[in-house]
Amino acid sequence: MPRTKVPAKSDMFQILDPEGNVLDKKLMPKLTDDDIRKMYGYMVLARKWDEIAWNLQREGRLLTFAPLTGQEASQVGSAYAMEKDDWLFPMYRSNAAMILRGMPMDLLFQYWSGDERGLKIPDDVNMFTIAIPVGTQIPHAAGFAWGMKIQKKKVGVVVYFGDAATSKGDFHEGLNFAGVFKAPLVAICENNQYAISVPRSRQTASETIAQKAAAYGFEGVQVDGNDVFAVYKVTKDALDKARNGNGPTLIECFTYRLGAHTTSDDPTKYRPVEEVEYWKKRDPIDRLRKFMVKKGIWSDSDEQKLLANVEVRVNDAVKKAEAVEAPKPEDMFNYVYEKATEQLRQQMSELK
Ligand SMILES: Cc1ncc(C[n+]2csc(CCOP(=O)(O)OP(=O)(O)O)c2C)c(N)n1
Repeated sequence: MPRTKVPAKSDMFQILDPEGNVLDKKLMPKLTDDDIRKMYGYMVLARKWDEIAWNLQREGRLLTFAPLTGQEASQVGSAYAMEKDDWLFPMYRSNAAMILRGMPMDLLFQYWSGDERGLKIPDDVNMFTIAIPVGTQIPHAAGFAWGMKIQKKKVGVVVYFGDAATSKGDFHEGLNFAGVFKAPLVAICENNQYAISVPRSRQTASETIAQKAAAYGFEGVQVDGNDVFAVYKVTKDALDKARNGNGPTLIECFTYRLGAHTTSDDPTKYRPVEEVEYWKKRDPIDRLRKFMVKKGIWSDSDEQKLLANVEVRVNDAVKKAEAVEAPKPEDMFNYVYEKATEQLRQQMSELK
C-alpha cells in the first residue's frame, strides 16, 4: 500500500477503474471515439516527450526539467475540456496541457534548454508563460479571470499547480479573491503526493485539498487524477459554470508522479519501491488503453502506428529547436529595463 492515504472510491469522483471498466455509464461524458483516441494520443505524446527530454538532459542538451509521467490523465483530461477562447496558466510540470493547447513542442524544448525565447507563446494561443516559482501563477490567474469578467468575456481561466502550492499565501490570496469576485477561475491542483521529497501528509492537515474550497465559498471536487474521463467531466462542468457567471471551482486531481521531481532528483531516496509499484498498476495511459481495447476502438497496429508517430514528432521538434541560433549572452541584460541601469551595464561589460 502507498504511504499516502488513498481516499475511498466513494469520496473521489471516478468513472474509469484501473482495469479500464466504466463504473457507471450515466457518468460517462459525451466524447466520440475520435475524441477518446485523440486524448490517448496526447497522453502517449506527452510521455514520449518526457522520455526524450530526459535523455537529452542526460546528454547535456537540455537543462533541468520536470517530468510529468503519471500525470497525463490529469493534464490531458482537463486541457481537453477547454474551449479555444479559454486561458491557461501553466506551472513548470504542465507540458502535456501546454502541448494540447497549442504550444509548439520545439519552443518548449528551446525554453528547457535555457533559451527564454522559447516562452514566446504564439499569438493565437491563450496561454501565459510557465511559472517556475511555486504558486505565483494562482493570483495572476485569479486577477486575470476577474479582468475577463469585468470585460464581460465569456471565457474560463484554468490554472495548474501542485499540492505544495496550497501551503503558500498565493493559493489563499488567489482563491479567496476569486471567491469574493466570483471570477471564472478553474483552479486545478495536481496532487501528485510529493513536493520534491516532502509527502502530502506534511503539506497540510486537511483531509483533502478539495475541501479547502469551502473556506473560500465555492465548490471543491476531488477527482481520480489517473482517470481521464473523470478529470475531463469535472473540468468541463467547472468551465461551463465559470463561463456562465457562477464563479470558481477548485479541482484536486488525485494522482502520482511516477518519475523524479526533476532531472536533479533521486526519488529512491525518499519513496518506498512498493509505493511506486502500487501506482504503476494505476497508470493512466494503461487504464485508457484497456478501455479502448475493450470497446474495440484500439488495436495493436494502432498502438504501433501511434508510438512511431509520436517519436517522429518529438524528434522533429528537437531538431527544430536545436537548429535555432543560440541567444546572445548580452540579451540577459538587454531586456530587463527599457534603459539598462549602471549596475547592469557594469555586469554586461564584465561578461564581455
Ligand atoms: C517560491 C518557491 N519556493 C521554492 C521553490 C523550490 N521548489 C521547486 S518545486 C518545489 C515543490 C513543489 O511541489 P508541488 O507544488 O507539489 O508541485 P510538483 O513539483 O510536485 O508538481 C519546490 C519547493 C520554488 N520553485 N518556488
